[in-house]
Amino acid sequence: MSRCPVLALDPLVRDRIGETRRLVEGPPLTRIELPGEVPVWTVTKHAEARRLLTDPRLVKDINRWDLWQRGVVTRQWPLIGMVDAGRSMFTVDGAEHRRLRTKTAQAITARRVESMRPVIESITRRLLDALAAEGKDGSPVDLKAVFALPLPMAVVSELMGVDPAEHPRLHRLYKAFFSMLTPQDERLAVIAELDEIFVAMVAARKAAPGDDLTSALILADEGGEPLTDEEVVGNLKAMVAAGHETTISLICHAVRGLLNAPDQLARVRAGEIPWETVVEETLRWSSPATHLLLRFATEDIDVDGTVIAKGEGLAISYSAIGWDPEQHGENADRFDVTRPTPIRHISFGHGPHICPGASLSRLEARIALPALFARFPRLSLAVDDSELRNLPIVTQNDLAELPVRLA
Ligand code: STR
Repeated sequence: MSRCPVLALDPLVRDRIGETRRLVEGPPLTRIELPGEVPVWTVTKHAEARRLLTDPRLVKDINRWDLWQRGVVTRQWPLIGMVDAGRSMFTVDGAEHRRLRTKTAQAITARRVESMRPVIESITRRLLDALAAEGKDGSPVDLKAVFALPLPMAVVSELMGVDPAEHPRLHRLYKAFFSMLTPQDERLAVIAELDEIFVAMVAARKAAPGDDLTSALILADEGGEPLTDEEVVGNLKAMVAAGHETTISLICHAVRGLLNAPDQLARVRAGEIPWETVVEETLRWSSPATHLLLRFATEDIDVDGTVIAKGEGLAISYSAIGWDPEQHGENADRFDVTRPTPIRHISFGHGPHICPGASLSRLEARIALPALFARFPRLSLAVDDSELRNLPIVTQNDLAELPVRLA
């Protein structure tokens, strides 16, 4: 492990672009140091990532991690909540993974999520009204706080049956969860509070099922092996966390990309380039997941002469993978909706754990973005792009805020 130079990630992500460039220029497998001085491997190239993401020798069970077994990494590690997230489809592999995942994946196929279109459209309209009210008389308004953040939370809540009255509390808890500035004791308390919310919700649905996906998960038979309460809670937590945090990023970065490229925006608005392309190019150029944590090698894995030793951890650096020139050509670091399509990115992952919510997030973005630009044709950034800051957490490519002017 000590053989190659190590890129230490900045815990506060003050230069995400610079770090991504260094990874893109480096070898397909690179040593990085996660905040808290935790060394892991990361894969930074499209082809190698696809191979590793279908390699059954890499698993998500934290007990396979040498640093965890030896007590070097403990619950005091600031990123522990990203890896030790309870038993769910996010943390289990093989046949058990299929058992945990199938019901959820089937509920949100491309065909099924189409039925959510009217709900998403009405949430979008309501939030555009809120945005108009906030940004009247040309004052700057935070597009993230007022539009991009509440929208996916409302949608995933509708799907899972989360009470809208909980939204403010959930936003406050996730803000603390996804920030390195939160002291660890506080983060552990936040994780415990999130657990309480979801445990209580599963108990309530058990007593009185509704027509939401949480109830469906409770009632699912799964070939005679229904999910345990712990597994339903784990899946629910994963769905709510993944279903909103990533889509916020997708919406914000699509807006940012378009506002910084007025000629491209004009062609999209003229109908020459479909919104679908905007969404796919955004996912490639600015993947919502920066570094996805973490898989563990159950035996030594040789990747073209570089060995991930048994017990070592591997991250997937989707930001760098989206900029792989081998896959996407030179200038892959640029947002360009005119590049040859289809854009074959893997920002939703690849293999058995590929994002089950991909269709839902695509639908949300394809509804939200055209509606936003139709309602506010003169939308512009209220600050220089260089002033936009990332959330202080290495795993998420998400802006702290996105100040815009509506007119
Ligand atoms: C957050 C904490 C939690 O309660 C459950 C999960 C499981 C799903 C994870 C989520 C986590 C963090 C954000 C992730 C998401 C799956 C996809 C999402 C990693 C650990 C991405 O950012 C791509």
